Amino acid sequence: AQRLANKVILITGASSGIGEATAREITQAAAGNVKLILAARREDRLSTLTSELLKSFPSVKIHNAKLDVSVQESIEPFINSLPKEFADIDVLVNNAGKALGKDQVGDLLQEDIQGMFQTNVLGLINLTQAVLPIFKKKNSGDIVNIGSVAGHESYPGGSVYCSSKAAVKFFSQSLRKELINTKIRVLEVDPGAVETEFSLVRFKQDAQAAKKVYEGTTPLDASDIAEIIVFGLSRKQNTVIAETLVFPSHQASSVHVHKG
Ligand code: NDP
Ligand code: 8X3
Repeated sequence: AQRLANKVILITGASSGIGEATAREITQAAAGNVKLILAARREDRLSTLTSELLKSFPSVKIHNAKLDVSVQESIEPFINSLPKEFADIDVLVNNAGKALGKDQVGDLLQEDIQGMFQTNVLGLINLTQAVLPIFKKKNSGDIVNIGSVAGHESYPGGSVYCSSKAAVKFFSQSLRKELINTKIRVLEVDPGAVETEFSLVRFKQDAQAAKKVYEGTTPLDASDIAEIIVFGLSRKQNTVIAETLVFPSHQASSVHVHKG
C-alpha cells in the first residue's frame, strides 16, 4: 500500500502473535519501504524477526527496542531517545497485552491483576501520551489500539482482563473525540479467538490448557488481524475504521463458541 510508504511505525508486543504478524504484513504491504520500531521485552525474538524481514525486504529499516510497557518510567525516555531516523513516529500500534489466569474474583492473584492492568491499560495510556505530542505537532498520525471481544462482553473468570479491554475501548473513544479537530486517527481492532501465545501466557505456559481453548475450532491466525490493521492504516486520510470486531466463523460472542 502506497499510503504506508516511508512511515515510521511503532508496534508494541512485536515479539509474538498479532504484533509480529503486523510487522510482517506492514513490511509486505509497503514492499519494504517503511521504518519499523519493534518493541517488546524479548529482544532475541525481535532480532530473529528483524533478520527475517531484512532477508525478504532489504530496504526495510528496523529499530528494535527492549521495552516493558508496564514500567511507566521507561516510556518517555524510550520515545525521547529514539534514533533520529525513527523519532518522527507516524503510527503507533498499541498491541502489547495479555490475560493472566482465569480465576474468579476472590481468588485473583495480585500479580495477575497488576500485570494485566499495567500492561493492557496503563502501558497503552502512557505510550499514547508519550507519542501524541509528535502527532499533534504535525497534525497527523494513527493510533491503533488492540482491544478485544472481551471488552464488549465479559465472561466468568475474565473480570480483570475484560475490564482492562473495556478500558481500552473507552480510552479510544474519548481520545477520538478529543482529537476531532485534528487529522490524527484513532482505530480500534477487537479480535475474537486468535491462536497465538495468548493462551499459553494466560495459562502460565500450560500447553495442554492453551491447546484446549482452540480444540474443535478453526481460530483466527495472527495474520488475519494484521491484515485488518493494515487495511485500516491504508485507508484515505479522511476515513477512520473506528472499531472492528473480528470473529472466526465458529464464534459469535465471548461466550457463543461452537465446538464441533
Ligand atoms: P501473544 O502472547 O502472542 O503476544 C503478546 C505480545 O505482547 C508479545 O509480543 C509480548 O512480548 C508483548 N508483551 C506482553 N507484555 C508486555 C509488556 N509488559 N511490555 C511490552 N510488551 C509486552 O498474544 P497476542 O498476539 O494474541 O496478543 C496481542 C494483543 O491482542 C493483546 O493486547 C491481546 O490482549 C489482544 N487480543 C488477543 C486475542 C487472542 O485471542 N489471541 C483476542 C483479542 C485480543 P514480550 O513477552 O516479549 O514482552
Ligand atoms: C482474547 C479473547 O475471549 O479469550 O481477548 O478473552 S478472550
